Amino acid sequence: MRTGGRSTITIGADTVDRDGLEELAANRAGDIAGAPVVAVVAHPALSTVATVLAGLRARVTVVPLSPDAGGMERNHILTDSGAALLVDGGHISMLPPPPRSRVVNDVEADLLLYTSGTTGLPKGVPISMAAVRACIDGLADAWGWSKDDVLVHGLPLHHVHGLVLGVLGPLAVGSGLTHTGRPTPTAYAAAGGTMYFGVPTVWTRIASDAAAARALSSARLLVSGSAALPGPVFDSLLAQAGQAPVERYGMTETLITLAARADHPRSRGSVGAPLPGIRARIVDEHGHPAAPDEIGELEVSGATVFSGYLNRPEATSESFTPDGWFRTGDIASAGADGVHRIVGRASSDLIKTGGYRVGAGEVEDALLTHPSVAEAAVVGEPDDDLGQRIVAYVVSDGADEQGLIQHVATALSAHKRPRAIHFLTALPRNSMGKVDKGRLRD
Ligand code: MCA
Ligand code: AMP
Repeated sequence: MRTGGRSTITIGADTVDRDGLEELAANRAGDIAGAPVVAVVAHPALSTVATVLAGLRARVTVVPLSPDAGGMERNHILTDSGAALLVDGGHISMLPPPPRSRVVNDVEADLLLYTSGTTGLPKGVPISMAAVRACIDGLADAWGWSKDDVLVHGLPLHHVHGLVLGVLGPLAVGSGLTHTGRPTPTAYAAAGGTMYFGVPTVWTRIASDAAAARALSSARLLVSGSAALPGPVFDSLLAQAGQAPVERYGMTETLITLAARADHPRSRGSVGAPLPGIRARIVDEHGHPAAPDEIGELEVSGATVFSGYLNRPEATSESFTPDGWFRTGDIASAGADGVHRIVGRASSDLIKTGGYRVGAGEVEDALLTHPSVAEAAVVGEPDDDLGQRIVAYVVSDGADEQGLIQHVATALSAHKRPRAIHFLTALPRNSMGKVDKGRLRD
């Protein structure tokens, strides 16, 4: 693989310098200018980056789509966002106008990213460039990220991690970028960068590949995020690569809010302190501040936090406290030194699999569209590679496991497919008639 030099951008086999990228973006800007919202199929390719940049320059809201999104997910995102054009590589098509106006007019949305909740289809999260800049400035400070760095990663370009941090980050800082197409241990080892981004699954796979782990010993900084890094993986990378990753924590809605610093000692499970311009607090079940080291729900506010979901006033008001803090839904603790640890999620219906956030309800709804499925319950079960794997429990008249997995894949993205389906004659329910997912997992 060719390696991006300082300040060049390499994606797969293609490399451009800054001027070359600006030229690609300028060409694309002519195609999309005037559209309020443009969707782009986020292939790992320079054309995706050029479309995003063109949108930012032309003040067109860009909605990146997962390249493997199934029909139900894709139609929802295109309709909900009000996208007028769909860019797929070199191909641009016009979309039918949405049934009612979905145009993003009262929120600052340079990007619109879709993310799953516990129920229903994914929600649109408008992200402003002001928030992106604040986030990158904070991370550059925490990690000493500079023009001299070459960032390497192979993460998908339709999420905050791969796109906002992993592409807009190097462009803002002026560092080089090598995107490896997929985040495989071999590709990371061959890329020769100074900084590497990965979700825990990527680090787990690198830790089990001795040659890849050794090759990363020449890197300046390894960074893990999007889910909790398992302690044994932290230890294994420390032993093999001579350094453990720094961890940082964030959400689509808030961008990155907490980060361990490159110049501080690293410790397992620590996601560091709030970035500049961010405030974080831990509250108990009554909303009162928790004492140092006590666990509670993490709430954040500040420059990188979004102002609300697109077209979802109820979901928005539920996710903010009356005094304006965003309820993350994550359970955490903070030491007297301000260093945070994430210990879990308040709701077991948000699953993190390979760093992807998947709502149990979204997968259940997809299963229920199958004519032979009467009832469905989806849970995340512990998985050494993925953190959690999606498992479905189904009451069905004649459906088979592979057929149902395939059925979900035609509706949603590939990583939302259940890895296993168990067939039951009835789902366990509590006295209120609600499915008792605890008993399913047991
Ligand atoms: C997957 N496969 C399946 C099933 N699921 N096959 C049958 N049944 C299933 N249910 C297939 C896949 O398509 C793939 O096939 C093969 O099995 C292996 O899949 P998998 O185990 O998922 O591994 P992978 O394809 O190598 O993906 C692992 C990954 C990926 C690369 C770590 O999960 C990934 O890119 N994750 C990143 C997610 C991310 O960026 N999240 C950030 C969200 P084949 O090999 O043929 O393709 S932003 C965020 O969280 C915040 C802001 C933050 O803090 O960052
Ligand atoms: P997403 O919206 O896909 O951005 O997912 C955000 C969620 O990822 C958070 O609410 C956390 O549950 C999880 N997450 C992100 N970073 C970390 C981390 N370093 N440790 C534990 N969980 C994390």
